Amino acid sequence: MVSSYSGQRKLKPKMTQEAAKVGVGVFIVRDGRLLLGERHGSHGAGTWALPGGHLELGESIESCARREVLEETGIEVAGVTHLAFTNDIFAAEGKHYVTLFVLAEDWQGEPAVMEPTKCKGWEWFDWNRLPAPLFTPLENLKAQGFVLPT
Ligand code: IPR
Ligand code: MG
Repeated sequence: MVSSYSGQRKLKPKMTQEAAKVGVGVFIVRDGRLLLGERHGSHGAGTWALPGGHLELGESIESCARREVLEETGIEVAGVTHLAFTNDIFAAEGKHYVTLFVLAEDWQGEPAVMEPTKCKGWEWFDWNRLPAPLFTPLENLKAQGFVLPT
């Protein structure tokens, strides 16, 4: 306990946030492949990430997931199931997120780049053949031994 506390104190001067934020990452799976986009213009630029984003004040996790997926890809999600979470420290950018991962249920549409300043493009990947580099939350999820439900 003492050692982890002193570790946090060492990190704090480099952080750009007062507190950790909550992110929601959404698995959209088609024919066993998941949708990833190459990030652009913010932390994790050049890495591959699930659609998703910041949980807003007063928002439910499901609403956040549905809103972010629609805003970023144009895909409509009817509901979600909860999968896992990660604790993600972006040391270089001084950011800290807790990311909640959910699986989209009953979604429809074709992915489109709706926010070109944030995403270079969407592609489908097998869980066992993911691109590199991955966005930190997804890399952490993989390192935890997470396996995508079939
Ligand atoms: P926005 O809200 O811009 O989509 O945020 P993001 O894609 O930078 O995601 C931040 C939370 C992550 C860790 C899922
Ligand atoms: Mg996003």
